[in-house]
Amino acid sequence: MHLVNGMNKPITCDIFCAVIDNFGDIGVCWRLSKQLAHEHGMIVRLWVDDLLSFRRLQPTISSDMLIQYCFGVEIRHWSSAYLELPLSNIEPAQLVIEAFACQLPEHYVVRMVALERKSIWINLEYLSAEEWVAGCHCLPSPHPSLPLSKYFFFPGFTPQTGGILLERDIIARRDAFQSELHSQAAFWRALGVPIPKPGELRVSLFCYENSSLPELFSTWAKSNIPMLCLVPEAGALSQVASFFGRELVDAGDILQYGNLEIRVLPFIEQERYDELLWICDINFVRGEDSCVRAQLAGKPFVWHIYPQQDNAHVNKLSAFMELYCAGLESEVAQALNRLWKGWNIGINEGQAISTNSKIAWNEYLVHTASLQRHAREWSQYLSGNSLILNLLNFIQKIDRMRSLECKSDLR
Ligand code: TRH
Repeated sequence: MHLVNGMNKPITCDIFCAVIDNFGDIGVCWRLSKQLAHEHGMIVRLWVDDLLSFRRLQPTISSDMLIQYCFGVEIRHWSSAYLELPLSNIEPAQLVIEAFACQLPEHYVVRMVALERKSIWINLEYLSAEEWVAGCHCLPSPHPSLPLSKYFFFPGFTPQTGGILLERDIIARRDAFQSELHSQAAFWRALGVPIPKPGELRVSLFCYENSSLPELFSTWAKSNIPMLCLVPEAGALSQVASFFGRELVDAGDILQYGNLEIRVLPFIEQERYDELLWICDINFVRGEDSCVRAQLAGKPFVWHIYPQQDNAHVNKLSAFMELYCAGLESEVAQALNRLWKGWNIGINEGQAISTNSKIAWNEYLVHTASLQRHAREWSQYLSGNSLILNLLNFIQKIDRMRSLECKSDLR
């Protein structure tokens, strides 16, 4: 592999992650860190300000250590103590990734400029299918006072964008798991969940509070297909509890209503969450990272997009649906649109939510075979657009550009 420093040494990389809320910020940064370290031999330091959220994804993380190591990645608690320190003994890495515009400490930026060979500074943005993304991907943003630019790197679904985070062997591992009944049985055993009964439909459910949820549960309860809904201990649990007239539900709880059984699972380690998505018939996912993983699972999925105050998420959702549905027969695309819109926006065309949920769900189910086929093809398409490979190509390009500038300065 080409080395940025031109010497026979691995590239160093600092990734900065501020957890705004939920698990997506650290979920993405952790995935990125592991891949850069494992698949590309980089020396990775991950700075994260919320070790408690991190620990949910990766239970071996200690929540009170300033420095620790996990899977070959150095993890630093980006605490207020570090923010206030001049970081005088911290040598910035050659590649610096600021996740989701989290704002690097200014003194760290000053040191990046002071290096003999300036760091390459990337701002990794949120994922979006909107068209404008292609035009902004890789654009530089000069620092207002220092001679250094940061570059916007936009994940996305088309070749004009940065692609998505995917491990080199993800599709092969998924296919092996999906064809190995013993691995699947072991997975269910470890969770204490019985193997599927014939004719049963198994869904995983990870969503935000959702006004359509009670009606969807009622629809499932009255359906003639036995439904098992697996809810990891995160998000929407209070809605699950109140649907069953309870104050709380906990991991291990089994709740039954009509033909619907709900099982509350513990929050699953990130590495194993993929397996849940690979094994269920339909996955309800949310935010960014679980949504991408559901796409890579090659299974039909229903996305609850992260709601934004200015309703920016509505355009984001439409842009993705348009792209995702491009290869689908029109009635299948319509069924997907109706269910996803109802799930994200609630009341649809003035009808009661209940009528919508029921109709939308039943229509969706009719097309499961087409949706399944399409999901598989889509995952194949996505697997050719690796964010890490695109990022490495991009930093090599910047490095070459800088070398040329340097040579012409010397002339
Ligand atoms: O937790 P999220 O709602 O995160 C969101 C989004 O990233 C959103 O874009 C961002 O702006 C906001 O946070 C601040 O959903 P997301 O992105 O799917 O992240 C969840 C992570 O948790 C993902 O890495 C998968 C992981 N996960 C597990 O590891 N085990 C589990 O049991 C579950 C349910 C999730």
